[in-house]
Parts: sequence; C-alpha cells; structure tokens
Amino acid sequence: MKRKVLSALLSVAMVATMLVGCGSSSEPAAAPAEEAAPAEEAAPAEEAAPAEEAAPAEAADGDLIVVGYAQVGAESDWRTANTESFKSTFTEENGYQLIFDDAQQKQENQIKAIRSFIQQEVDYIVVAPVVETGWETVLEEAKEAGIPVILSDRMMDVSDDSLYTCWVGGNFVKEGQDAAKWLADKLEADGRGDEEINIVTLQGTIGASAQVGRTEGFAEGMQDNWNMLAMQTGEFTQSKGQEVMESFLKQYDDIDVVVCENDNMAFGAIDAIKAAGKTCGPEGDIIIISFDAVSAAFDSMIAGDMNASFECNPLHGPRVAEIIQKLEAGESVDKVQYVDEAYFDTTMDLKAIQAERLY
Ligand code: GZL
Repeated sequence: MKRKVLSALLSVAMVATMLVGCGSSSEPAAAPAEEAAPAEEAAPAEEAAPAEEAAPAEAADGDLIVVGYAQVGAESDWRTANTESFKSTFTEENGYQLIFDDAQQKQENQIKAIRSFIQQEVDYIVVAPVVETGWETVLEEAKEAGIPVILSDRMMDVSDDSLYTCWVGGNFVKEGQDAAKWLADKLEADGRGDEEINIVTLQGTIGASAQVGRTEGFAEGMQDNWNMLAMQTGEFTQSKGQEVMESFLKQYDDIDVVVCENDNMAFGAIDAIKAAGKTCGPEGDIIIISFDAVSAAFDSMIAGDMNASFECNPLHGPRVAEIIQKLEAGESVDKVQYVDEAYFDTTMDLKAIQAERLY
C-alpha cells in the first residue's frame, strides 16, 4: 500500500501531545496534559473505514500514512483508554489510515497481525507486546520488509534492539518501587512501622513488562517485617482477580495488604473481600494498593474501598504520532521514552483531580 508523504497536513492536524517527560515522579501530580478532543472513532478491528462525510481530497489520492497497530486486547479499563487514544489520534483528518488488531491477549494473534501488516506494506507497525519474549523472527521479517516497528506500552526482550525503532510507555519498576515506599510511609504514619505485615499480590499477565516491572519494583521495597504470603496472576482482569483473591482468603485469615498490579484486579479483589465479610480501604482491615489510576479507581478510592493507585498513563497515541512525524521528517528519536506518571491516594482531593483527568 503506497502513499506519498503528507507532512503539511500532518503537522497542522496533529493533535497536542500528552505531557512528556523522562522517568516518573513519585510525587502526587495533577492530571496529564491536555489532548485534543478525539475525532470520531476509526472503525475497530479491521482497516479503518473512510469517514462518513466526503474524505479530504488528499485521502482520495491515498496520501495517508498507513499504521498497523497490534493491540494486546480489551482486558482492562486501562487498555480501553489506550486503544481510544490511538483511534482518536490516527484518523484520516490527522493524515493517517489506521489498521487496528485486537489480539485478545494472545501472542500468536499479534504475530499474525504483524505478518498481515507486512503483507499490506503498511508504513509503520506499532505493537503493544502482550509478553516480552518470542518476537525476534517476526521483527526480522518486518526489518526485511523495511517497515519501522514502534513499541508502545510493554517492552520486547530481543537480542538486537535495532529490530525496533523505539519504545514509549510507563516505568513499571519505578511504579512498583513507589508503591512499596508509599506503603512503608503509610504504615509508619499509622504507628505500624515495626508490625509483622502480611501481603498477597495479584500479578498481571506473567511475562508482561508491567507485571515483571511492578513485581520487581515492589520486591525491592519489601521491609524485613513484611511477609509476602503469596503471588498469583489475575491476568489483569477483574473476574480472574476476584477468583484468585477468593482463594487467597480461603488460605490466609490474616492478610493486611493486597497489591493488585492493575485496577481491574483490585476491583475483583475488593468484591471478594466484601463477600468474605471482611473490610478494606482507608477505614478497613485490608489495605488495597493498585496500579493504572483509571477513572474507576478514583471512584473506588472515593467510595472508601481502595487506598491508592499508581498511575500508568495510557494516552500513548499522540506520543507515537509525534514519533512518526519525526521519522517522516528524517529526524532521530530516543530509543526509550517514559511517560510522566504519579500516584493518587485517599489523602488527596480525588474528586477535583478526577474531574480534570482524560481517562
Ligand atoms: C501497563 C499495561 C497494563 C495495565 C493493565 O502499561 O501494559 O496492561 O496496567 C493492562 O491494566 O491490561
């Protein structure tokens, strides 16, 4: 699928990019930067259908940058916001044709999608890799075809990092470290700094960068008087998170803290805790720490169920568009690009913060 470069339309129509920064702040922060109001959504799943009204003249000439996007799935609120960010950025009005694929959290589906993008001779391939390993062969095929690959959200573990152009996403290890520090500070403030603290962890999809980093980062912050009773994957979904928490509650009757590696598993854990006749949140017996900080997590903290959520900004669309624009202009781009992240807890004016946030 050939196209001529349309950088003039692209630079004019480009949406504002989100807040850009290296590393993540462990200080509580305000909402992420403004992003232009999303244009109407591109068609899901297959090649983006032309807009309803007459497409801009340039589209008729095929002067659009064709982007194949291999998304993980639709497993969480975070993923939904991440997908929406891409679909509202990579529109025809902004000079793109988006070919979107939802892999339903299966690596074999993502590999199939990447091969399909190569066959369609797209201009760029963007991948949010479901797990870190098993990508060398298909990345070699993309390189062979001369198609740049941009990684968004999760990382790939490959021996030759020239196989992808760059990566943009959250600093998962730091998210985990910040969560452990938050817990240590809270327990100290509550006069429980020397108490034996029993913890269980609901992990994300095993092998996903977010799971690897958050588990590693929290482990680095473990205190001598803290006991990690158990860790098990809840696959980043609410239903699996509830199921695993139910089994933890059957095994242990003295859980003090639940670390949930995303908000949807936290929602499941909270349901399981309440069903077991126990309490959680700022006034409850069990502390709930979560990751993502989607809008529903703010609702949960405001309702008094969850204690804190560590942000992982999903608005990667404008950031990836900015990278493509630089590549189109022949500019180099940084290999690793962290998004700005913060944390939110029940000591803050959560209603005011939530009102300002985009997801
Ligand atoms: C994080 C992302 C994770 C989120 C989950 O960047 O990969 O996957 O934390 C999502 O909600 O399912």
